[in-house]
Amino acid sequence: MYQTLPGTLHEANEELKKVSYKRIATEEAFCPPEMLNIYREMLDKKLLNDPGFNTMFGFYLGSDSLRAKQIRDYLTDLGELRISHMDQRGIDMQVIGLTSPGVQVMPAPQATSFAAYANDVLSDACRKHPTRFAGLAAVAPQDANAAAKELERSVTKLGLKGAIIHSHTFGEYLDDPKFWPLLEAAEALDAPIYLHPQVPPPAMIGPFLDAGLDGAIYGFGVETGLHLLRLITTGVFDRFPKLTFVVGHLGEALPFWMYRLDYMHRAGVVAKRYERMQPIQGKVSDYLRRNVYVTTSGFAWEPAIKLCQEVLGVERVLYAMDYPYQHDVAEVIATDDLDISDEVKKMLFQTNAETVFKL
Ligand code: 1DF
Ligand code: MN
Repeated sequence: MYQTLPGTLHEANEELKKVSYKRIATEEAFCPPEMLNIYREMLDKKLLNDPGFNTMFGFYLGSDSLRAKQIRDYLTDLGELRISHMDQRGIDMQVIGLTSPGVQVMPAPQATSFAAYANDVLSDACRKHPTRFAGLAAVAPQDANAAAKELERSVTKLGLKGAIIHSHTFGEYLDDPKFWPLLEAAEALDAPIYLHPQVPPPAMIGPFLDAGLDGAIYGFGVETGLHLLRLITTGVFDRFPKLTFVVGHLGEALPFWMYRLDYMHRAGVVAKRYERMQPIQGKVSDYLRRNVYVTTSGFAWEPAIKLCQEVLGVERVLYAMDYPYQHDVAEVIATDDLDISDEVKKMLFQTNAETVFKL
């Protein structure tokens, strides 16, 4: 079992086909070396009482396993190494964001200033490689007014294409009115927010952690799917109807849940069964189809991709790889080989991303 680790032993690209579309990968991560140093200090000084962060970065920063070393090397490169991996895997363009959990584990002033630094670094790389890289802005929800300003600077001055937010911020979710200035700015700028996973917060992580399921295997998806669903059912999209979210891992399972979400939301509201469940203007599924795009990050799997295309619409599903956490050329080939029309394949790999991120 497990003779090859994802992304380690697939160097050959002979099997990659020449295709008539650009492959644009839309959930790709980077990390300035300085942020690894900040994380290292947080771990060494035990600054964060966050078992999820401490477990994940205890591994990525403390382990000398091949995976941890590769992640450190690949995350910190925004030049030739990354581009050579893209070439080997047939990726024409990456839409790059600061890795999870980004600045959202830092005290507000440090988070705000580091986000600006990361955005300068990323936008420089995008200017240097304009046909290969596009970028998403890091923002610090800890100070929502500053985050709104940084998003505006990033989009209007730096040429970044939207924001990336790594789900909760110290256990708080974006439906909290204190974060609304950031949502308002995103809507006004017509800038999509990529809602990317991070580990569940301390109040949620217990039963994940003791089974080893807190990370990308499941905890990530459950926590981020919950976040998106909260935004819908608390009426965030009634308040900001033009707001666009992009969600990876095929919508963190919500498209599969769509029927039941609609049914139980309606049942709960009609029966006034749950005090905090309020009526919203549409059905849950209306917002998933109107305000949300999903990407295939980590999901080179035909049945699930097709389900999303069917229930959301083919214009709402975008390709992503999840470099450097997952970057196996066999998955690119599997996605090329999906049993869908050439027209829809081009939407999946190229034109939907061009539309959403204005590439
Ligand atoms: C992992 C995966 C870690 C993803 C990540 O951030 C991450 C992982 C620290 O496999 O441990 O963003 N991911 O997006 O799949
Ligand atoms: Mn990711």
